[in-house]
Amino acid sequence: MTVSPPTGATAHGLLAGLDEIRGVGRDARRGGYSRHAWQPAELELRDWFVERAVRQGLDVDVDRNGNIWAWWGARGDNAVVTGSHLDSVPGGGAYDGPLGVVSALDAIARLQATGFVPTRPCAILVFAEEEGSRFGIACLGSRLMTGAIDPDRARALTDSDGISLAEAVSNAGIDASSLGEDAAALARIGVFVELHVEQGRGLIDLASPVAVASSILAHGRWKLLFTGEGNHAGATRMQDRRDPMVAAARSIVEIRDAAAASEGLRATIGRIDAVPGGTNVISSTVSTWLDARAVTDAETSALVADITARVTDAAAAEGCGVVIAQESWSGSVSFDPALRDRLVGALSGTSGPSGTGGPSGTLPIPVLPTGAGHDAGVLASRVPTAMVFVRNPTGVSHSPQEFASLDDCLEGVVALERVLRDLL
Ligand code: HGY
Ligand code: MN
Ligand code: MN
Repeated sequence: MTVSPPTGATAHGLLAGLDEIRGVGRDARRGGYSRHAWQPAELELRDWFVERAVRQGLDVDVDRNGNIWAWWGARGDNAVVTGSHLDSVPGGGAYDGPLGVVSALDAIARLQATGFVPTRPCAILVFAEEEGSRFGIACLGSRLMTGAIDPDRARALTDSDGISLAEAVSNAGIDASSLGEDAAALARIGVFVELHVEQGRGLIDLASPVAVASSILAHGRWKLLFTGEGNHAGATRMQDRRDPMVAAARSIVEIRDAAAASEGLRATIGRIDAVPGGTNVISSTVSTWLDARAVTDAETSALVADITARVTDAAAAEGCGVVIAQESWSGSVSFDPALRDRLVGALSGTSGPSGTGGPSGTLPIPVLPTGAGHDAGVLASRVPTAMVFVRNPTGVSHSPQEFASLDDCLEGVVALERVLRDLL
């Protein structure tokens, strides 16, 4: 089944935006893309988005937290807002974030091209530092907007070079003293709908290229600092060592075992930093960062408690210590049921995007949970939000292998267009 052909302004090539940015922020060492908040590649994408939006007749401004707004028509409260983010994880894929931003531009372009006249304000919103790859806290732009993080704490966050968020945003022309809860911006958002590439296997086995989100796992980040005794790799007998690297290694396996113990738990150590980091040196400290997730807040807390006990024992067995500090927390999210069902209605039946569920779109649109956090999840505590997922046939994300076919991406744009048409 093919998507209804692009009309009007987008006839030049729907999703051309993905091609326009394909070369920005490529990571030769890791593969994929490294586009981190307020650094050259992401700044280049921000400039690209502003230029693209202005070219499309949208009116752009940047809010106090560095999130970019592109208005279709007059600004106003209770707007229908769509968008996503442009930053990436280290070595990330091409679709996580940008697909939602490009699809928002194209869905609005298709509405513009048909002469559709919205009955309420409409904007695209591009959030800052969604991945937390530079300053360690995910969804920083939406957390600041909703007051979910203390602005002084946020300003003091530093990257691996010791540059603070305050310095980074100041260098980008944003007044760091203004970072913080933004009631005016929240009042602008009547509903927020984020289109995003599906980041697991949820849509691979289903007959639909798109789905609507139901919920997001609870998740958080913890820093584990293992302490031991730095020493000489050659002059120190094995029985005389207190090696935090070994304590960390034993702990990493314990963390995997804790999460593997029951269905639905997730725990990952994806980052490690040994000090001093010499080949012929026994480390004095080793820092690792835990990403733990589960369906409910309570299950996530119980998982972290189990992990805490296990790693404390593992460290002690090596004569080492471990300090565990929580760095961020996102409670589980159930998206607004009325908005979720409204999206399903707009996308199901004969009005559904062509190519989904048979000749007349008769199969129901899947409603899927996700294990990935999103700005739509952070905003959900303050305004009705929803998500549209686009099938990722690899089931892989946060990796150069992340993929979505052009046909499925086009279905996503048509789906988002239908959702916006229904809401506007
Ligand atoms: O970590 C997440 O789940 C999201 O990609 N920031
Ligand atoms: Mn991501
Ligand atoms: Mn994302």
